[in-house]
Amino acid sequence: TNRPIRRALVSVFHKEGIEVLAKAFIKAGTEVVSTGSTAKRLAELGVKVTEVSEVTGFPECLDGRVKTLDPHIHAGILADMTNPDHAAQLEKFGIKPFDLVVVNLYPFADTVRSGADEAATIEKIDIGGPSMVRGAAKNSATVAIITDPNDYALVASRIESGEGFSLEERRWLAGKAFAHTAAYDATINEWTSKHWTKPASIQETATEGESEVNEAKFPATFTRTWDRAHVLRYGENPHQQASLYLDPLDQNGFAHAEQLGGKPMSYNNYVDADAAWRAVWDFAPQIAVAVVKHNNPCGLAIGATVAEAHKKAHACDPMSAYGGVIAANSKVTMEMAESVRPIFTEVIVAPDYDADALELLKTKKKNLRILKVSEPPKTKTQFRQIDGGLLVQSTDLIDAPGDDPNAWKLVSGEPADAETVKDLVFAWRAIRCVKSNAILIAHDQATVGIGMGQVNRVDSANLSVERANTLADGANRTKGAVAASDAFFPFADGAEILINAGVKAIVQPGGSIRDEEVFEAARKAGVTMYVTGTRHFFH
Ligand code: 93A
Repeated sequence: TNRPIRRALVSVFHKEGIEVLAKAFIKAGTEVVSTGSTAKRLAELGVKVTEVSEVTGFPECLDGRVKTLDPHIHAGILADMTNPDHAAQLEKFGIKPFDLVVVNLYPFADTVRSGADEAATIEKIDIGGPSMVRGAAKNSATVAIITDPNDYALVASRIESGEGFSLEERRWLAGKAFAHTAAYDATINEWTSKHWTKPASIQETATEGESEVNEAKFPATFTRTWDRAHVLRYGENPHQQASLYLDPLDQNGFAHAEQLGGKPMSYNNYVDADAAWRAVWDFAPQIAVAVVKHNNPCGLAIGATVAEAHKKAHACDPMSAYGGVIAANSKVTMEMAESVRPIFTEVIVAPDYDADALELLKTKKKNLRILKVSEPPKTKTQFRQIDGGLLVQSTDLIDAPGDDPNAWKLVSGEPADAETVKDLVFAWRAIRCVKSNAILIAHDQATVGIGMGQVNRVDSANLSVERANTLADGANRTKGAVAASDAFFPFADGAEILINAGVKAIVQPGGSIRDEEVFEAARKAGVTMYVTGTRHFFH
């Protein structure tokens, strides 16, 4: 099944690496047909090339939009030379078949990332290239298709040796080529879905009972490309394999963090640091620091300075902070670096670092992974894979109507004073990033006790109180503090645990059929209680 490569079609946007191909073509005497600037480059390298326009008898036109889109080219790509009828037809039309097609496409994603305007972006949608790639891939019976420059050395050696590729090899290359064009189109679609949304002039056809879908977020078919950026050492556990993939249209998100020091990031480091990074931005423009372990905060705080925010966040649970991830939404200063220094920390992530702070962290904490991220999180859609499917939802942000304290309803006690309201607002924001069932106790713009991830609210309430009061060297941190619950209290018992621990105010969504019992428990104790009407589950 091996077919020697006697005639090749080469049309590449990126010319890097084609020297090795040129050498092989010259050595083997391969006949080469090529487009404009690729032909020029190959000729410079000493290859005897035939211009596509010579083969088609038609000049490149429409500013290059039509170069290779011609039967003289495409019949040469698509003729299955194992089929005598195809061979006879080529003979009749005076068209010669290709054995090899080498193409790489206009850089659409790079053009979008460069901030090019719409017209320039559209111009970089390659049409002729994918047509050649798909044609050659379809016709793997007799044609080899190369789209990946990493395969140039391989193809060069097969040209030179005269052995070409076997059918099996051509099919493998064809599969790679289809993956390449599929990803290319998916990227174009990702761009169009952001920029060319459904106009009002086209009626929505949502069937009754179905809520209207946001077509950009929830298209009828999900096509997205992710480019593999790093193969990670392992996944969540050492026996699991893992890789990091990047969005080709985004160059600034957390996944693109610049690493300024420390060991390579692990799978769990990415998960935790992303959670911490997202958590601190819920408080912007205030300065906030989060300490995260196992995807849950073990401390969150707002401070007048980043160092103060860190001290307060760390103080919530100094024991759990060991081996944690620290995120700040503000530049890390020397003062903060000094306090991080003695704490064993896996990752630190921030928008920037003062030079002396960075120097200290780099030299004194050699294993600490130091990440700099240029943009706040902006992920508006979340994916979760289930067996045989994918769940997609808009991201939970602090932007629901009930997140505005002006919309809260007082259901028990006196209206809170300004300081208490500030703490309640803080607690409500902080609870968004705690795994359900979540109960969070806060004081002075810092968490002091967090109960997370329990399967009932009573356990979470007990945990939050216990952590507040046992991790603080005998101090009572619940008395006079405030509490938040991510979802309603189904019974009064969970709220009573907080009330008995001495909290002065509670914020919760409300909505339980036993709301009145819950409110009554607060009223009896003279505890202020607000309901938000908004829930922040996080599973
Ligand atoms: O503008 S196109 O969509 N129309 C075409 O007919 C065509 N033929 C090749 N783009 C086309 N190409 C692309 O040109 C190839 O995919 C390749 O990326 C590029 C190579 O052009 P040049 O050799 O002039 O640099």
